[in-house]
Amino acid sequence: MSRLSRRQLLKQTAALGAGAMSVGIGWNLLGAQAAESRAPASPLGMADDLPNPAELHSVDGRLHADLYMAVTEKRLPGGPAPLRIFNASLPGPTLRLQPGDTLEVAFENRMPPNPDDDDLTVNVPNRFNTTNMHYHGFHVSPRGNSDNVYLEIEPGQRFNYVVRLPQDHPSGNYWYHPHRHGSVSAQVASGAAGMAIIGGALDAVPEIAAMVERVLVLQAPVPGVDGLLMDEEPIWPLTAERDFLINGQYRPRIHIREGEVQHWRLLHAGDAQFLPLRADGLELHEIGRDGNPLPAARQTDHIDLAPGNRSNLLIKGLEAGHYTLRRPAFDQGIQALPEIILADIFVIAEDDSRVAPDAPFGRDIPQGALPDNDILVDITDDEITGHRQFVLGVTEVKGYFHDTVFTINDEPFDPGRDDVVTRLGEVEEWTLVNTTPFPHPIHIHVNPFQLIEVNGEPVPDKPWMDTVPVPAAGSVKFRTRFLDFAGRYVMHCHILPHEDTGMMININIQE
Ligand SMILES: [Cu+2]
Repeated sequence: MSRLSRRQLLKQTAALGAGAMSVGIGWNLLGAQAAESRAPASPLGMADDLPNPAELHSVDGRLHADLYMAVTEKRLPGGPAPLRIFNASLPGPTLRLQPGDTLEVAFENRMPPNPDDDDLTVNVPNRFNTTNMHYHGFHVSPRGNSDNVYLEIEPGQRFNYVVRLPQDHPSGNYWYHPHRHGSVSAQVASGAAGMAIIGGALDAVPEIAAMVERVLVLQAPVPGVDGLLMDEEPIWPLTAERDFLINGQYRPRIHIREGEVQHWRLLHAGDAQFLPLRADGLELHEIGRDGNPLPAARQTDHIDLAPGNRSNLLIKGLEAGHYTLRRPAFDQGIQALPEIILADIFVIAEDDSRVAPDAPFGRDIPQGALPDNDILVDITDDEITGHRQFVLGVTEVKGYFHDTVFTINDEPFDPGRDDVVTRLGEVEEWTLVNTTPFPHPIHIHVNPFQLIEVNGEPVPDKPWMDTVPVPAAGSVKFRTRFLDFAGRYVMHCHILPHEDTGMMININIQE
């Protein structure tokens, strides 16, 4: 194909009309626009304020994203480290979608070949350079080239994902990360993750639409002992995650004006430690959990995030001053974990001249019911068509990593076994019983669930979630509808070293 002259290009651009001209960078003159891209930027337009990650927005119902995973050197608090990450970016770009959109990911594995002497036993971490993609929390097909976590994309290979969101998809915070059994923990612990936001009714609430919006991706990348992470040893202890980053920055500065309410989209993309977060001196209201709006704004003094969880948080600056976003010291089961300061928060004057004049300024918490959604209607007792119980355990088996295998109903993961077989349209109540002395955040793909009980106690607002911590020596009960999508997918622990060493089952939903 001959190169187009500048004049020809101008002619073609003109032919596309005024609407096309206003779209800006990222426009492909010879075809439909693939995505509208935004560079990282402070939502207040301030120089030393934490930027939101780069974003790719869908256009006319379609988002085409070129994503690759490669080993890229990044500066961590402990020094430079080579990490397995998306698009040389920590975190990866935020994907912004609308219900009904089609997400196309042209994925490429640019990592080097795996070592020849890898132990290929199932449930032993292996082949850290083999990967795939999971669209965490998406209510989409688990088959073919959609949210299929059984794929194995080898170094040098490309794969095209096409993920179709239903028109009634709930509005909220989702994320993408690799999910190949055996290398999940190494890759997510390395920082391979990004936010995905599905817009809709929640964003249209006038009080929320008026707010500055922040995307906060919490990660604690764990490097190898001497360069690239090549075995599971450095990430195996719970205390391996030490330096938590937000959007790739260690202890960033976040600004809020006096009287201002900001909408924070929080994602816990770490792989092991829990984050019971506090921002003492500021007012907190939670409006969404995982990808799902709560029935109404709920005031609280803390937000509990387990690995995999997301939260829509409204945070209000009261008096000017210096505050922190922190995790207090706490016990995660039998393990004592220290306090972490994640960010410095500065409440500044309402008319601070460092803020861009066109920055939004929200002031009000929405009152009354938040928008509901057809697929998040309360599950009633008489809808239930079946009950199941799953017992979470750990056992010693010689020859496995640290002689340890994590189990569900006494079995470690077997890729060839269907642990749950049921049909589209069934509605089930599941009880998860934890026999171990540490909590496990359990995640189920494709369909969210409604949390009913924790340790036998009813949960007041019965939130819809996709990842729930089962307390140490405790239990949870949830209800779920198997809607819209037949196929095979998984339920697993989101402390990812536990998943890689066995704590996962297959769910087969038949037509
Ligand atoms: Cu676990």
